[in-house]
Amino acid sequence: MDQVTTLGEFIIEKQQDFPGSSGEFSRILSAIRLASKVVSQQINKAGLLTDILGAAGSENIQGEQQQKLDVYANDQFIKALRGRKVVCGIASEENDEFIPLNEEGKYVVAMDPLDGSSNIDVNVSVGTIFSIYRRLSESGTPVKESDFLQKGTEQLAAGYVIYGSSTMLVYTTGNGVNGFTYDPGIGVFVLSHPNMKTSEDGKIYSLNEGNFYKSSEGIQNYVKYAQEIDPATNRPLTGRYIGSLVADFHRNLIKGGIYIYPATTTSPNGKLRLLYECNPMAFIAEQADGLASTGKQRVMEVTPTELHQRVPFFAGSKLMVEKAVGFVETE
Ligand code: AHM
Ligand code: MG
Repeated sequence: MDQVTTLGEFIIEKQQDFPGSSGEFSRILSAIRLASKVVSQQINKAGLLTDILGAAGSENIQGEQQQKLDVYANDQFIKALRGRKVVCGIASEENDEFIPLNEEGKYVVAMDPLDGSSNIDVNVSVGTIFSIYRRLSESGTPVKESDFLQKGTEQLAAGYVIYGSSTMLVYTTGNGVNGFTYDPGIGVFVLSHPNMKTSEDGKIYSLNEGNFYKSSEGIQNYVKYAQEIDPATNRPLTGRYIGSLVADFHRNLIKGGIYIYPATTTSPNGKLRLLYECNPMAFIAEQADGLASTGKQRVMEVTPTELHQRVPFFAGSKLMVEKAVGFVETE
């Protein structure tokens, strides 16, 4: 076998980036790695398991039906993080309130355990998104909501797992972005995409054009601009929208593009959640030389006021984000 770097080795190698954490931080990443393997295996089998596909019968805080695999993934990530004992609380898309864990833990995690889950029943890519912060309150005391309501600029690490044609884990600790592809034969993530950078400009735009008439004039004008023939290339931009943030973002990161979920008349703050969808993706976009904006400000500079807060989201190649934001910033 050729020389490969596994995610486990990489985490240990990079441990020195976090002086004073004495390996605790690495244990969080190891927990995420473990849970994502378990979830990946379950997702691959989803078509065979009629009892785990489909709705679980409960609704999450946004009133959306939870899919059974959402609940399963949520349980797996909570279980793995609880086992490592260094996390004092988790905020999850699937739980109305934050989940207190070990009071001695120094870190909090915000996560969307299975994003885009309406795609599972039709065998389309889904993902897990995570974000790690140092707690603000004293360790040894119960975790507080304010420990989670930190700006994205305070993230220590963030990443996503894409369960696609292969499973990949992509993460940053603020020193660039690295991607690891899962080899199910040997059960390890292997460094396949070191130091990922997105191109400064791109050709792909990704948004739900069904929302055209529910969007502002600026967004409508942006869509018209994207559809115009560019004299330089003799073609318009290419529209690509999977409806799975992780998959759309990941494709655009690699190929160059922009993902947009704007404010609409029915969702005045957009659909995506700041803490466990937008901030982690924004951290990765910026670390890959891209940008992430709400249309009014840098995503990571928004001061959160609630756990499940939503913000409009524009992320991807720098020039494309600047262009799109130019259409909406004065609205
Ligand atoms: P979810 O967290 O309930 O799965 O919703 C988030 C998903 C994103 O993955 C995706 O980009 C977006 O919702 C699609 O929304 P829409 O169907 O409104 O275009
Ligand atoms: Mg989600």
